Amino acid sequence: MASYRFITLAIVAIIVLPTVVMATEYTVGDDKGWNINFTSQDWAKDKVFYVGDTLVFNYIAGNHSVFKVNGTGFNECTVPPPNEGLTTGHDTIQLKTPGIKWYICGVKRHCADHGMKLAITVQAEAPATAPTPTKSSAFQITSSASQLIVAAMVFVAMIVV
Ligand SMILES: *[C@@H]1O[C@H](CO)[C@@H](O)[C@H](O)[C@H]1NC(C)=O
Ligand SMILES: *[C@@H]1O[C@H](CO)[C@@H](O)[C@H](O)[C@H]1NC(C)=O
Ligand SMILES: *[C@@H]1O[C@H](CO)[C@@H](O)[C@H](O)[C@H]1NC(C)=O
Ligand SMILES: [Cu+2]
Repeated sequence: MASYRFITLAIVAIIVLPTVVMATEYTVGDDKGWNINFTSQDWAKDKVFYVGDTLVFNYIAGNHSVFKVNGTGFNECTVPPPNEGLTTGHDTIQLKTPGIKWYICGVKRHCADHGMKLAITVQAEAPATAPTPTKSSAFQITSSASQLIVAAMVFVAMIVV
């Protein structure tokens, strides 16, 4: 009886934990947030984005906005109709599909004059099976961290049951 509980808990932990650990939340511009000094290439260059990850755009509401556009809109800084924009100052976008994603600021000429725009490529694969060396080495850390949590849970379960 006790060993069934233990096995069930271990299986649940193994299935659930990696899913939780793997989704990454990226704050666009890090501490400086989404502002006119933002440079897409600098911020995105060392990051690998996966489906399920989240982008958070932090800024003073009213000073900026976030519009999802296509490649043409990105290059030409074409701001879509206002109702398509995110304007809360803490806008969260979940990356749901792979491919290139483009975002621009729709306030004044921030996009055209200050390059306030972001282009990222979202990968379909989960980090566990991704061939990218940089990400897979990063994943090994989270993987061993999740294994450690599973081990800790198993240990606790063994004491409890
Ligand atoms: C943006 O850059 C200007 C000039 O370099 C600087 O004065 C300002 O503090 C910067 N703003 C932020 C939010 O980093
Ligand atoms: C936000 O916008 C207001 C009004 O235009 C301006 O006074 C303020 O300096 C802006 N804040 C920042 C951090 O850019
Ligand atoms: C890009 O978006 C604009 C505005 O929504 C649209 O008119 C245009 O056809 C799109 N271009 C492509 C290549 O999808
Ligand atoms: Cu702006």
